[in-house]
Amino acid sequence: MTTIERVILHLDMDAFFAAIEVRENPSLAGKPVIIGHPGKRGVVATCSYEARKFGVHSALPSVVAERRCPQAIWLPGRRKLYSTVSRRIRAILDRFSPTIEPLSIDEAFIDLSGIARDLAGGAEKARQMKQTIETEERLTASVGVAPNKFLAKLASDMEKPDGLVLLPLDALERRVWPLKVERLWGVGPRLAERLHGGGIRIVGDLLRVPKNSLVALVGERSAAHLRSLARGQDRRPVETARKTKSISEERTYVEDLTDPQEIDRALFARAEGVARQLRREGLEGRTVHIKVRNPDFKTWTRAWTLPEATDMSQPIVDAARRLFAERSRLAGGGVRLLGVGVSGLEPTGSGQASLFADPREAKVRKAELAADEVRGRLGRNALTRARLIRGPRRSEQDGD
Ligand code: TTP
Ligand code: MG
Repeated sequence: MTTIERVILHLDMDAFFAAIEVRENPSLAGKPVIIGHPGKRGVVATCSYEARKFGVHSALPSVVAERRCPQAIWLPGRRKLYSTVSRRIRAILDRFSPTIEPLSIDEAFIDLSGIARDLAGGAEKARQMKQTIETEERLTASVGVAPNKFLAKLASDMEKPDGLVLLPLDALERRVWPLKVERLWGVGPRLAERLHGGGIRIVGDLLRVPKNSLVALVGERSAAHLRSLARGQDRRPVETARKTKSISEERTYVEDLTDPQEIDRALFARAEGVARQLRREGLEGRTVHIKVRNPDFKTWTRAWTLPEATDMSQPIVDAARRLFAERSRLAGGGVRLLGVGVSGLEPTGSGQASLFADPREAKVRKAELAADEVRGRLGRNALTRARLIRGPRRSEQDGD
């Protein structure tokens, strides 16, 4: 039996936010451009390739970036603009295949199996895709073409920016085996450390060491997973509707929040935002999380599982408050970053519990849904509960 080789593309835009800013203001072309806020508390969101030459990269503390590249031009970033561009690029991809799995604001898998006859045909489509994006959006993308997602994603990164890399199985030894094990899907810092302990640093090492010693090092399941990746095998399908695992919202505060009332308002606002997003996506969740970073940079998280899944603000707010109160009694201090999230998601109404058992709850639900609708029509800030407007508000900035 012959299995038909799949043709999978992974497309990732180059220096996405920075490239959009350069496009919008051509006088920035060729210059080191950093998206982020300079100063003690900032981090780099991304930067142009000119800035990367100086050792600047995503997630680098701004103070370090300023030292490495003093002449850089800093821009605060315009998320709405970037999302709009992201949607337009998605629309271009839609012309090439019905099977697209977006991974983030600037990357997606595209399944061309049955559309392109082989990998070379896939590469031709990739070239057209890049050309269309360049013509219509004046932006460059890097694309990897391979028989599966794992290899396609590695390939898109190999010749950035403006890259197009075809990575068939017979190129594994030359192009994949020399890569660090950290590049493998599922290898985080802890697993990497264990592998290093066993003398395994590059992908090729996974097949070089005897199977038994790999099993002894990382266990049967990880060993099998890692070895099949090293052989370039990955059967995951391109999933058009990826299951969302959790929904969360967080903010970093320019000035620490110290007033308990203010902290409470922030908790409330984040919880409401999360509930709204759940409703927008037709999901409800059972486990409420909070994430808090104190002024000393210590970050802690707490979770609480509700008796039943919800997409309403109140139970999420209550849980978030309780979680915060429990820990803050022990820790005290102000708040630099505050996040609320919900996981354990399922489509609305799929739970066992009857949603509208309590008539009061049905009423609250109706009110929240009506509010969503007004917001949808008038914009996000059209409706805000009274408690959010009370008191002076500190400036907030988007968390990453
Ligand atoms: P990336 O694709 O990781 O980065 P990039 O597109 O800027 O650069 P590259 O050419 O290496 O792909 O992320 C896409 C965008 O997401 C990026 O432009 C900015 C944003 N982003 C953040 O806001 N914070 C982060 O920590 C990262 C990694 C990205
Ligand atoms: Mg990118």
